[in-house]
Amino acid sequence: MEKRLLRAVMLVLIMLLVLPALTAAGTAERAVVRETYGIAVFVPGVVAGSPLYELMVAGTEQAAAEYAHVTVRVIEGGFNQAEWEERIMAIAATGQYDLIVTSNGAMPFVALPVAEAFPNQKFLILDAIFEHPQMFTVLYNQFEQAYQVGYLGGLITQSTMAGANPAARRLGMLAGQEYPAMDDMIFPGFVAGAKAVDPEIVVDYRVLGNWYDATRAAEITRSMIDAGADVIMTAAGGANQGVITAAMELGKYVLYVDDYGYHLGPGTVVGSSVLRQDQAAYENIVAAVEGTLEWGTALILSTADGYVDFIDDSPRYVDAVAADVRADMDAMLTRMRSGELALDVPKFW
Ligand code: RBF
Repeated sequence: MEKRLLRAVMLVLIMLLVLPALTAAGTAERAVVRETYGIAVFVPGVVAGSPLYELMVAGTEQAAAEYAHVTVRVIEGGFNQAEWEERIMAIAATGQYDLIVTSNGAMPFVALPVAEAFPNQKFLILDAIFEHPQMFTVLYNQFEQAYQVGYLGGLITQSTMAGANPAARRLGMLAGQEYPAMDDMIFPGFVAGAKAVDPEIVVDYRVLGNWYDATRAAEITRSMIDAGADVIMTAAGGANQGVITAAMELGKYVLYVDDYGYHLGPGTVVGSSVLRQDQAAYENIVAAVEGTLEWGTALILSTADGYVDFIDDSPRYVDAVAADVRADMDAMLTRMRSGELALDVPKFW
C-alpha cells in the first residue's frame, strides 16, 4: 500500500516537472515555425565599402520592414574565404533562419554542402548563377554594365577633356580578384565597350588580389597612369578608394561600378554603372516571405529589365563630363535601355 502511494506521488511529481517543459518546447517550436520568419544575411567579406553588399543589406532590411514577423541578422564572414562554408553551416545549424541571403559568384558552391546537410534550408544568392532546388539565384548582365563604362572610357580618352590622353588610346581596369564572372563577363564587356568607340583602344588589366588594400590599389593605379592610361575602371570593393585617390592626385578619371559613386571623387569619378541589387533583394525576399518564390530558378537581369543601368541624371556627371561626350553616351544608353542594343551574357558558368 505504502509502495503504491509512493509510486503515485512520484508519478505526479514527474508529471509536474516534465509536462510544463514539454508544453514550453511545443510553444517555442510553434513560435519559430509559424510566428517568425528569420533571415540571415551572410556577407562574404565586410559590408562597408563593398557596393553590392551594402545594396544587399539595404534591400533585405527594406523587405523586412514590411513585416512585423520578419527578423534580419547580418553576419560578416570576413576576408578569409576558407572559413565561409563553416560559418554558413553554423548559421544553418541553428535552425533559426528560414532564409540565408548572400552575394557573389562563388556562394552557390560554398553553400552547396550546407544545402545538402540541411534539406529545408533555403538560400537567396545574388550576383551568382546556379540551379538548385533550395536556391534562387540572380545574375546581372555585367557584360552590358561593363560595356557602358567601357564605352564612356573610350569616348573620354578621345575627348578634349583636361585629363584625357588621346595619343595613348589606353584605359585601365582594376579587379579585386580573378574569377569567372570577372574574367569572362566584366573584363570582356569593358573591352567591347571601349573598342566599340575605337578598335585601337587597349585595356591595361590589373588584379589586386584582395578586396581591401587601398594603398596597393593606389600604387597600381599610379603605375597604370604612368603607362598612359587616363580613365580607370575599378571593381575592387573597399580598395576602390585607393584608385580614386591616386587618379585625383594625377588629374585622371575613374569609372565606378555597382552603386552610385560620383560623390566619392567629384570631378574624378566620371561614370557610375549600377546594379539594382537592393531592388532584386527586396523583391525576391518579399516573394520568399509570401511563399511565392520559385525555388530552383536562376534569373538573369539586364539593362532593358531595369536592373543594370548607368547614372546619367546626376549633376555630378553633368559637371564632370564634357557635353559632346555625354551626348554620344546618351545615344548608346538609349539603345541599350530600350533593348535595341542587347548584348548577350557570355556563358561563363
Ligand atoms: N566585391 C566587393 O566589392 N567586395 C568584396 O569583398 C568582394 N568579394 C568577392 C569574393 C568572391 C569570391 C567573388 C567571386 C567576388 C567578390 N566580389 C567582391 C566581387 C563582386 O561579386 C562583383 O563581381 C564585383 O563587385 C563587380 O560587380
